[in-house]
Amino acid sequence: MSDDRTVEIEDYTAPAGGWGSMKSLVEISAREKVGPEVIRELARQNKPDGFACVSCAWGKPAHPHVAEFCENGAKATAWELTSFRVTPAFFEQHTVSELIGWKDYDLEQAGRLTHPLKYDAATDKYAACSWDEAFAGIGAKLKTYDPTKVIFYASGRASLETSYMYSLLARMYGSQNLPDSSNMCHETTSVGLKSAIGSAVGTIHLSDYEKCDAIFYFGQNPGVNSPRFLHPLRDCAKRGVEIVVFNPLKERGLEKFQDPQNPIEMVTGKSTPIASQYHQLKTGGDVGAIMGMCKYLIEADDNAKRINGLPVLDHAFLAEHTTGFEAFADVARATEWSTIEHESGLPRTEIEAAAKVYAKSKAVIAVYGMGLTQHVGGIDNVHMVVNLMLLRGNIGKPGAGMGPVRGHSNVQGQRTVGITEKPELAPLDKLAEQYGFEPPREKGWDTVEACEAVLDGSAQAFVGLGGNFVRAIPDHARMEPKWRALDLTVHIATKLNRSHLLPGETSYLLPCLGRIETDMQGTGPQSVSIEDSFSQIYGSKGKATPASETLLSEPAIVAGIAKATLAPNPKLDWDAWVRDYARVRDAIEVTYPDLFKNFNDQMFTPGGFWKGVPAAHREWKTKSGKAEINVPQALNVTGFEEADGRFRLMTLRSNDQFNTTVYGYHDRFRGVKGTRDIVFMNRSDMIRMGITDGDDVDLVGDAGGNSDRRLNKLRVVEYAIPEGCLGAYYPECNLLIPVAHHARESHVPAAKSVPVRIEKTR
Ligand SMILES: Nc1nc2c(c(=O)[nH]1)N[C@H]1C(S)=C(S)[C@@H](COP(=O)(O)OP(=O)(O)OC[C@H]3O[C@@H](n4cnc5c(=O)[nH]c(N)nc54)[C@H](O)[C@@H]3O)O[C@H]1N2
Ligand SMILES: Nc1nc2c(c(=O)[nH]1)N[C@H]1C(S)=C(S)[C@@H](COP(=O)(O)OP(=O)(O)OC[C@H]3O[C@@H](n4cnc5c(=O)[nH]c(N)nc54)[C@H](O)[C@@H]3O)O[C@H]1N2
Ligand SMILES: [Mo]
Repeated sequence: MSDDRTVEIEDYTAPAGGWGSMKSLVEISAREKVGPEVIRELARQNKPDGFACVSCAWGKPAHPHVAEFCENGAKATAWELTSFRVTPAFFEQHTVSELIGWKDYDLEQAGRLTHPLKYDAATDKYAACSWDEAFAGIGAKLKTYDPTKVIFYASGRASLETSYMYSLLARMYGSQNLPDSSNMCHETTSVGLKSAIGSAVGTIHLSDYEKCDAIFYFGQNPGVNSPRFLHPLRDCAKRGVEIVVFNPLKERGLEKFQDPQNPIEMVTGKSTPIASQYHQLKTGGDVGAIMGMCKYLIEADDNAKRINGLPVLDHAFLAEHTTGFEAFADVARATEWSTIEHESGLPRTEIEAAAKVYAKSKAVIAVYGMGLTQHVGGIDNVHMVVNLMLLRGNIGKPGAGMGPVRGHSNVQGQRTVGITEKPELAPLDKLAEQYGFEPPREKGWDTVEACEAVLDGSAQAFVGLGGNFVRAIPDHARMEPKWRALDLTVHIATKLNRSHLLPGETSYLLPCLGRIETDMQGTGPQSVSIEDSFSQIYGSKGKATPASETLLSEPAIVAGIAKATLAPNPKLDWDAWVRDYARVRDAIEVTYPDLFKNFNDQMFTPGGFWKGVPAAHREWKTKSGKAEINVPQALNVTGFEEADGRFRLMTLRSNDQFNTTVYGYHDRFRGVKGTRDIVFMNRSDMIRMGITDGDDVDLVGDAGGNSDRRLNKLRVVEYAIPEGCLGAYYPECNLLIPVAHHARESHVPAAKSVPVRIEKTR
C-alpha cells in the first residue's frame, strides 16, 4: 500500500516554495488520481466567492493572488477530492483487528468513506447501515447515560454553522464536555492572552504586515504549516523589515523563499532571504531568551535615565495601559546573564543583538505557534512575549501586536460559537432564553480531563466531530485499551483513521461531505462560514461533486443525532436549519449580536468581516482593566529538572502531513525521504553517547516513576539541533508523552519538551 519508502537522508538546500513545492504537488495529485476537477477547485481556493482552504487558518486576503493556495493547501484539496473510495466492500474484506495494524498513511490513502457504518463485534467488522438506523441507535444509547459522562469532541475544521449546532446538541443533552483540538494547540494562547491583555486571540490584521518594521518570530514553521504566510513575510523582508527568529531548528521557510507564483524567481532560481537574525535556542528556552531581551531593554532604559538620554521604553504607555511593570523590571534586573544564557542556550551577544533590533523598531509584530504553547510553562511563554511587546507599546497600534498563528482552519471560530468546556466562555443565559432549556453550568472536561475520564473509566461515550482524537492525544499505549471500554463511540469523518479502529461496545462511523463539495439541501446549495487567525469571518461555497451520494453534510448529521436524542423543542426546528443554513446564521446572530451583526449579509465581504478584538484598540478586558505584565514562574518551561542522559524531545510535523493525516514520507526541507521513523540529534550528544548517524535507537519516556513508554527503532539523523534536544515526528511519538505532562492552566499536552532517554536498539 505504501508509496516510495526508499530511505534517503540528505541536505536540502533549495528554498521553501519554488520548484520543490510544484513537484511535491504534482506527486500527490498523481497519487490521489485526481481529475481535472481539482484544477478547477484550486482556482476557487481562498477566493471571495470560492471555498476556504481546509488546511490551515491563515487569512484569506480581500485581493487574492490568481492562485491563492500553497503546496500544502493544494495537498489538502487533493486529499479531500481523491478518487479512491472506502466502500462497505472494503470493510467486508478487512477486520478491524487487521486494519489497526495499518500505518496512518495507508488508512487515509484508502480513500473517502462512503456509507454510514456500524461495528459488529461478532465479525470484528464495520458493516453498512442506514442513516435512520444509525441515528436511532445513537439516540437510544445516548438517552441511557449520565450526560456529564459523555464527551463531545470537535477537531477545528467544521464550519461555524455546524459547530454552533453541535455545541447546542451537547448542552441541550446536558453535557458541557466540549473539548476541541484547541485544547492540544492554542488553548495556551486563549488562557495566556486573556489573562494578560483581556482578549483571547491575536490582535493584528493581515494588513499590519504592511506596516510593521520588525517581526519577532517564535516557534512556528510557516514553510510547512502556513505557507501562504510566506508571501507577506517575503514582502516584509524585501522592504527591509527585520525578522528575528527564535527556533531550535533552522526551518527553511524562515530562511529563504522562492515564490512559485513569480515566474522570474522560478526561472532564475532566485529566492528571498527571510530572517535577518536566526537564534537557535534550546527547546523550552524562550522565557530565558525573552527575559534576556527585557533585561537588556530595561537596563538600557535605566542608563538612559541616568544620563538624561532618550528613553528606551515607552513610559507613557506603561503608565497609562499596564500594571506590574516595576515588579517585573526588578526580576529582570536581578536575573543573572549566566542564568539567562544557560536557560536559553544562547550567548548574551545574540540576545542583545535581538534586543537592539527591538529597541529601534517602531512597530513590532510578535508571531508564535506550537513552539511556545506546547510546554508545561506555555502560559509563561505567552506572557513573556506580551511583556516584551508591552515594554514599547507594541500592542494596539498599526503595524504592531500579537500574531499567534492558529492551526485548523476554523479552530478559533469553533470556540467563538460555543464549543468550549468552560461555562464562562459560553453565553449560557442567552442560550437558556433563546431555546427555553437549562444548560449545564458545571465546567466540562477539556482534552486532558477527557483522557483522564477514559483512563479511570468514568467516561461512558465519545462523539467526535472530525479529527483523530486517540492518535492526537498523548499516551497511546495506555489510552487505546481503555478506549475500547467505552460503551459508545461515534465518529463523524471523511476518511478512515486509527481512532475509528478502536470501537467501543457500540460504534458508528458516519461519513460526511467535505467543505469543498457541493452541499445541496432543501433550499438549494448551501454555504458555510469560518473564522481565521485574524478573527475575520467569511463564507465558503463548496462546488465539487460529492465523494458519494450517500454522504450527509455535517449539519445534517448533527441534526440527525439531535432529533434522535433530544425531546422536541418548539423553539428549535433542526430540519429547518438543515434546509437552509442561513437560518442557523440568524440564530448565531441572535446569540452573539455584537460579533455577528448582519451575518448573512456580511459573510461574503472580500477578506471577511472582523468580529472585533478589544485589545486591538487598547481596551483591556482584564481583572485590573489594564494590560498585565506578569512575572514568569520559572525560566525553565519544561516542567522537569535537567538530569544526566535526559533529553528534551520536541514532536514535529513533517512537510508531508496535516496533523495525524500523513500525506507521504518526504520531509523535503529537512532532507528526510522515505521514512518517518527518525530522530534528529546533535553531533556532540552523538559523540558523547557513541552513536553514529544512521544508528537505530529507542526513545524511552523519562518522566519519573517506572516509565514503560518506549518507541523502538528510530534511525538517528545528525542534525543542527541544540545539544540536549531531540526532534521526532508526531503522532508516532505521542506514546512517549504522559497525559499528566501538560501546560499549567491551559492543559495543552507539553508535546514540545518531552523528557526522554536514548537507548541503542538491541
Ligand atoms: N501542512 C500542514 N499545515 C498545518 C498543520 C500540519 O500538520 N501540516 N497543522 C495545523 C495545526 S492544527 C497547527 S496547530 C499548526 C501548527 O504549526 P506550528 O505552530 O508551526 O507547529 P509545529 O510544526 O508543531 O512546530 C512549530 C515550530 O516550533 C519549533 N519549536 C519547538 N520547540 C520550541 C521551543 O521550545 N521554542 C521555540 N521558539 N520553538 C520551538 C519547532 O522547531 C517548529 O519549527 O499548523 C497547522 N497547519
Ligand atoms: N505530540 C504531538 N501531539 C499533538 C500535536 C503536536 O504537535 N505534537 N499537535 C496537536 C494539535 S496542534 C492538534 S490541532 C491536534 C490535531 O488533532 P485532530 O484535529 O483530532 O486530528 P487531525 O489529524 O486533524 O484529524 C484528521 C481526521 O479528520 C477527519 N476529517 C478531515 N476533514 C474532515 C471534515 O471536513 N469533516 C469531518 N467530520 N472530519 C474530517 C478525517 O477523518 C481525518 O482522519 O493534535 C495535537 N497532538
Ligand atoms: Mo493545532
